[in-house]
Amino acid sequence: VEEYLNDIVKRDGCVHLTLIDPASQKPERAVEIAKAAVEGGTDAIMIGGSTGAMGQVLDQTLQLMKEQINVPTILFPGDSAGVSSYADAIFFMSLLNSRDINYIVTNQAMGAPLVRKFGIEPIPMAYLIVEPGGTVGWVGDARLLPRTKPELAAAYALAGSYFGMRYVYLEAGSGAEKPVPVEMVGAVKHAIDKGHLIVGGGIRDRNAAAACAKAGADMIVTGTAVEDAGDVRAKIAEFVSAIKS
Ligand code: 1GP
Repeated sequence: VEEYLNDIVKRDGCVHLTLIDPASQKPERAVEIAKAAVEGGTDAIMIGGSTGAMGQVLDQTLQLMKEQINVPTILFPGDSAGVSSYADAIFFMSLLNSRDINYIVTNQAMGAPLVRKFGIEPIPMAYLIVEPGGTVGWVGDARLLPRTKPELAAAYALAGSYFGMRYVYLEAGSGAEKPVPVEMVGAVKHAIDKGHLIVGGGIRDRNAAAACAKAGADMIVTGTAVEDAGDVRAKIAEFVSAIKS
């Protein structure tokens, strides 16, 4: 999956990822959204959330997706309960700017044997939460990166890449009023050089998506805008045409 994503970055300049929270709707509806997203041109489906994205609803959603869509599914877990045997890959992430050791390494240790047992592909990732941070910032007890301090985000990202994490995720929080500032996106991309940068949280329209991609994001995540869209396919197509060269 990592190779698949990296190849798309090389080919198109930017990847589009659709985030679906399995706790927000029935599995059947989640699969309808995923299908429309694939028709609109999304490259992969991320599955996860900070609260309730676990157990039966997570498994059933992924099981149905596996049968009905032909792009990879990637877990985006809130904790060790967010691991499911039905996914293709997992963003194996550490919330580097958390104050809570559970979100830095303990959940990861509890989940790691399951990742191995289920044969899910782990993609090592530094997860960084920026103001305002939303639910995930609160749940993850993040010391939120100030929007006006791109150099702090860059320092954390560099530390992540020195730890061997090949992906960095800059997160403003789902439903954030504004996405991560472009200055910060640029500073982080500059710091991690060959690493891949994912940006998400508060990206609602083509201009915001295009600005993030132009500033250096290799991958753009949209969740809320897709959940809220009447026409999912058209909304995704809007993002995809804005970020791909
Ligand atoms: C949340 O960054 C993602 O983890 C997506 O955010 O719901 O605001 O698109 P949105």
